[in-house]
Amino acid sequence: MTLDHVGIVVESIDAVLPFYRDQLGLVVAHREEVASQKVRVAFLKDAADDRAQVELLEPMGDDGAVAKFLKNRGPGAHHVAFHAVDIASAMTRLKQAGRPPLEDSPRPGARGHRVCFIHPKNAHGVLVELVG
Ligand code: CMX
Repeated sequence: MTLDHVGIVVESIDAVLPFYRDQLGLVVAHREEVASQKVRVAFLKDAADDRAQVELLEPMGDDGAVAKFLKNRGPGAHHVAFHAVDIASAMTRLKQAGRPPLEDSPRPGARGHRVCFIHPKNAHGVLVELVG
């Protein structure tokens, strides 16, 4: 397991880009609309290193997990994502340990990866994503 990205919910990706890109010096690696999750996302990275990126998440509309988070808790850290070499085995291990992922099997996520999520109540207060 290596750290893949940290997800941060924002009201507007374009409004926060000057901070992450121009002031912190990160580079926009990828932008996408994930319609199934009702979010627009932007992945930012160090210019020389693809690891441990930041994912900015902006809700598309008034419903969906990210819109609910923004409404209830405001902008801020939303999830931590780990790259799993074998996501199916990792999901089985978590299920056997009493921490079942929300999904029964990996589903399509951003950047063409297969992903699953572990509810914060089963992960010590942090929403955890596994990226296959
Ligand atoms: N981090 C920490 N705690 C969180 C949380 C988060 N991201 N989201 C909700 N919570 C907490 C709430 O504060 C609340 O706590 P209390 O019971 O102590 O008040 C509790 O969890 C339930 O909150 P809720 O608003 O009722 O949330 P839901 O149970 O309806 O939904 C979750 C939570 C994890 C099931 C939902 O957000 C989900 O399905 N997430 C997975 C999918 C997702 O996040 N997609 C967007 C990202 C897509 C991408 O990265 O491409």
